[in-house]
Amino acid sequence: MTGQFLRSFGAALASALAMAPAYALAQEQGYPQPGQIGLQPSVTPIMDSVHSFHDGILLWTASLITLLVLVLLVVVMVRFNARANPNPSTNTHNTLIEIVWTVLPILVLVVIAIPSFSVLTDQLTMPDGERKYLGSNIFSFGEVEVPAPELTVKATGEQWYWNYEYVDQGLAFDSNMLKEPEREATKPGQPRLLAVNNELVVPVDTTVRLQVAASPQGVIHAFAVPSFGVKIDAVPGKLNETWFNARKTGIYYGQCSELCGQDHAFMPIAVRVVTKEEYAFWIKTFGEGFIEDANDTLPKVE
Ligand SMILES: [Cu+2]
Repeated sequence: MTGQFLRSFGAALASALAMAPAYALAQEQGYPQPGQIGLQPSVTPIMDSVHSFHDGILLWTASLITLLVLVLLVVVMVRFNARANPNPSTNTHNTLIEIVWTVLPILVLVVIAIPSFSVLTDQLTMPDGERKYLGSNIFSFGEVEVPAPELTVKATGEQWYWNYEYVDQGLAFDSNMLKEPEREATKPGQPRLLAVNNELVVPVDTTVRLQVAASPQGVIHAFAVPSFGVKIDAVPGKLNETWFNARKTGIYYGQCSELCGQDHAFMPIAVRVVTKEEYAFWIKTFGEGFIEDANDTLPKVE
């Protein structure tokens, strides 16, 4: 019995180790990978702080609580089973224990809440051009340097696709998910259900002010890109703001994260981070004509 358990445990461990290359590969991608463990790789300061908050405090807290519960269960099973403890206690209350199991979880929540507020504040604090450290952190989480925004884009949730507007340039376009035959014909290397016809194009190493709303006659959506640590509601009649500064070129995907109706699952977000030169030429070409011509100026991604 034990031998069999050890053998299957060993097999599970071996297959988990075999997944390690898949995880290494996942580090390079802007979308979830088979066998991936943990959060998607970060390419922004905000996602860095989410990573360190998750890995540095949440994971430890959850693991320690799980271990404590396991130990308590084992103690109960060994010491208080019918054979070891034939005459059970008839106590129904114990004031001290009740205070402890009320106060301890509260303390745990406070320990989690304080650093999480600074991570949250950084996400929602608009860059004002002063380089500074934000957040009243007791711990080191959420200390993000916020440079001034160099570009403003507005994402509007429609039913069911996204519209992107380059506010300063007065340019806008729709971004629709590619249906299967079309994706295979035009962008076969891009992920199914995430690839779109027109990606939101932004320059690398640039602070982008992101405004998010939903169409006035529409419903609530949410704009989320895991690699950026961005997740913000898109509400009709309300302008929400957040920001990101991506340090690495590539295509980063996300999905609408508010249940918004029949095609909620089919309005993906694709952000293409390009070099500053590529972006300058792209936005110039877009301003002179069509989004398709502008996209043709970018290196081909299949
Ligand atoms: Cu939606």
